[in-house]
Amino acid sequence: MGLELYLDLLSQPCRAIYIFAKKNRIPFEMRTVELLKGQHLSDAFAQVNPLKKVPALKDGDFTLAESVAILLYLTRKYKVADHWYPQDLEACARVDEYLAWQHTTLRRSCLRALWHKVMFPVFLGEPVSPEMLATTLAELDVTLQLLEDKFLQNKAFLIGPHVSLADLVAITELMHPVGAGCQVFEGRPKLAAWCRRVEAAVGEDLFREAHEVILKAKDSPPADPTIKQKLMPAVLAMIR
Ligand SMILES: N[C@@H](CCC(=O)N[C@@H](CS)C(=O)NCC(=O)O)C(=O)O
Repeated sequence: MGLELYLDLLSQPCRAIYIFAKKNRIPFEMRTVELLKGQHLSDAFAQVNPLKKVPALKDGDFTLAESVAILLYLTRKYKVADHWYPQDLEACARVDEYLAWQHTTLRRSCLRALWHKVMFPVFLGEPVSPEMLATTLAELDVTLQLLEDKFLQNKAFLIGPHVSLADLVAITELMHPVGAGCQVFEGRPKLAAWCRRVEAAVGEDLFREAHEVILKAKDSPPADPTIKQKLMPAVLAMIR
């Protein structure tokens, strides 16, 4: 068996990997793991990723978790165009810097915005207080400002003149609050123009296809009580 990617396009790191693999014509079998059905908690999936999270990769007998590790594995194994993860020492360090930063900052803010605005009230039927939602959206605002000021600055892409893994990971994060109905680009013309550039670099059709699921998150039917009970502990741990 060749490369298998275990993904749910509801998940932002899964979308980054999906777009990266498709854009670079990396052949893979898609193994969909539906988070909202709790499929990631199954014993079968734990054989692939004992952490019980998506994304995960299986390449023959080799299994790998963690989106950044997976993206770098694909970059090295398939020798993709240099701009994704440059050989140049400093440019590469800039990509690393962004990938290290985003996990506890942009990822957290975007995830919380989606869950507090949509997934808790609509999918889990759990109201979120206006104060909590306001705190979450204010936190998102601060993080977006850091993304713009520290990373994008006045460049075309986060690292320089060319699209890289950093842009792909960042844009797929931002589409989480967009899916929740947050106007993340309002009053942020630089970020909006960057988003259009990343979308064009990836290809509009692929970008749209990868984001179909998240853009429909607002219409998720309510979870049935058994699923809700199954998912709740992991959800609470995830958005802490
Ligand atoms: N650090 C991991 C995080 C993976 C992660 O949190 N995945 C989420 C979806 S975005 C998940 O599977 N959540 C299910 C759970 O925590 O129960 C990565 O970047 O791959």
